[in-house]
Amino acid sequence: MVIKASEFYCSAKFPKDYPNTGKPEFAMAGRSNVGKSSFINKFLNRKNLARVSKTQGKTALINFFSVNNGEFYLVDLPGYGYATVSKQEQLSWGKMINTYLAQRKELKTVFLLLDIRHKPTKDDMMMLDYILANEFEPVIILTKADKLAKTKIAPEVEKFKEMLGLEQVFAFSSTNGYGKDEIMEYTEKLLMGE
Ligand SMILES: Nc1nc2c(ncn2[C@@H]2O[C@H](COP(=O)(O)OP(=O)(O)OP(=O)(O)O)[C@@H](O)[C@H]2O)c(=O)[nH]1
Ligand SMILES: [Mg+2]
Repeated sequence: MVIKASEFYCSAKFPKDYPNTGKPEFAMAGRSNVGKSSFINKFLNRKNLARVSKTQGKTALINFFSVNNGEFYLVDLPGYGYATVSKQEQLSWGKMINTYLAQRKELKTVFLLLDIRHKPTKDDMMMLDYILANEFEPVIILTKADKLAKTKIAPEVEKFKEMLGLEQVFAFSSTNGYGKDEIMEYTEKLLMGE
């Protein structure tokens, strides 16, 4: 897959604000700080298209990015799991994500990003349940693989596969690009509908 162009397209909270693209879409879900925005930037060869922040909980809206002038779209979903949000905000987050998963016809696949160094949290398992309940086949991206010794990466991928009972699990690093080619190849297959 060759990325020739990419741009921020729009933000949305409610279905009425979703763009009417009719093109395949891939969404990134995961805890705040897991590396969703960094993943999108690396995937698109951009430095700071999706905003990366040291402060958690910055991406409070659903952000759409157009790739190759509308060939397909990447979507940065708001992160979950940071301690400082109110019950009200949590409910609003859950509703926003669930509505998006349930109603977004363009959505082809949800990438669930997990930190390769940590066991999935309760929130991660809930997100996985949302994905499965909406009948998407999740793709797991294990982020921050640069934090592990190279020899530890493949065994960790196997552990996650077994733990989650899922086949599509990829290690990735936005710092050194580990796993990027493999993930792009797989995304291309999804795009071709294989
Ligand atoms: N070492 C390392 N750091 C990473 C990697 N990916 C992201 N980070 C760092 O982790 C922090 C959070 O990254 P973001 O991409 O903003 O995380 P996010 O999931 O978009 O977070 P929210 O928008 O709050 O939901 C930043 O300081 C990044 O530089 C990675 O692969 N390796
Ligand atoms: Mg982000």
